[in-house]
Amino acid sequence: MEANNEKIKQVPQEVFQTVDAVKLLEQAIPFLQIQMEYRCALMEIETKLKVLNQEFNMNFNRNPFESIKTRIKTPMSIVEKMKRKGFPMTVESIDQNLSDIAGIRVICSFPDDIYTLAELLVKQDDVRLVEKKDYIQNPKPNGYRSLHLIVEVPIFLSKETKLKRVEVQFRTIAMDFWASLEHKVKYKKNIRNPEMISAELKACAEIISGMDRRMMEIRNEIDRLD
Ligand code: 0O2
Repeated sequence: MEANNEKIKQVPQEVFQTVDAVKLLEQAIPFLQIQMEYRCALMEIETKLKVLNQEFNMNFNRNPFESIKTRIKTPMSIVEKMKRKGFPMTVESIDQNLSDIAGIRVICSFPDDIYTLAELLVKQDDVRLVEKKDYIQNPKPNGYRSLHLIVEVPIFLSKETKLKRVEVQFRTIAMDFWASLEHKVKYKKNIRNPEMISAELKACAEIISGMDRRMMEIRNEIDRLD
């Protein structure tokens, strides 16, 4: 907060001499504060997952996840969701009502690693599972598959400890490949044959799911040889 105040002092004084600018800045500082808090929560969860990866690597000579991507929801996307859900447009309301300001995507090679990692994460003393949506056991009608968790973790700031929520999406490399293409299609206008594309995507999701299972069986077979 103090660093933000310092930055604001560097802005020429005339910029502040409008009611709009004052109003905007009054809201901007708490918004920057919650963004910072969610970035800290992301770091906490990312580190926990990386620690588990290191331990797995040491004990079993393999990594349960291939990569991790983190993101903070953009202001535009926050505003769109708050409007869509009919929540009041204040910083407190954003903090209270949105569970996906901090998002982390964990890309695993095999489906069983998803459940192992998720279980190891939520059983940690300082992690609380708020919500679980298992779109692998229960895929969405369009074929979307992933395991979604909302978890709450403490962040230790200089003057207080705060609990923040993070959305963790676990999926395989193949599920991620599918979701990226499907996401592109969703936002493309003027698609000539939307029904055909949806049907194709759904069929690919089934193939991918079967392939994930077979790859896991091959890995199990290889592991049995050790
Ligand atoms: P972004 O840009 O990824 O953040 P809710 O959060 O409860 O209001 P919903 O849809 O019930 O909304 O939440 P859910 O099902 O947990 O999905 C949230 C996120 O999962 C989405 O975030 C996507 O990232 C991903 N997702 C869910 N369904 C699909 C799907 O059919 N296709 C793809 N490609 N991704 C999906 P956002 O907010 O949409 O976007």
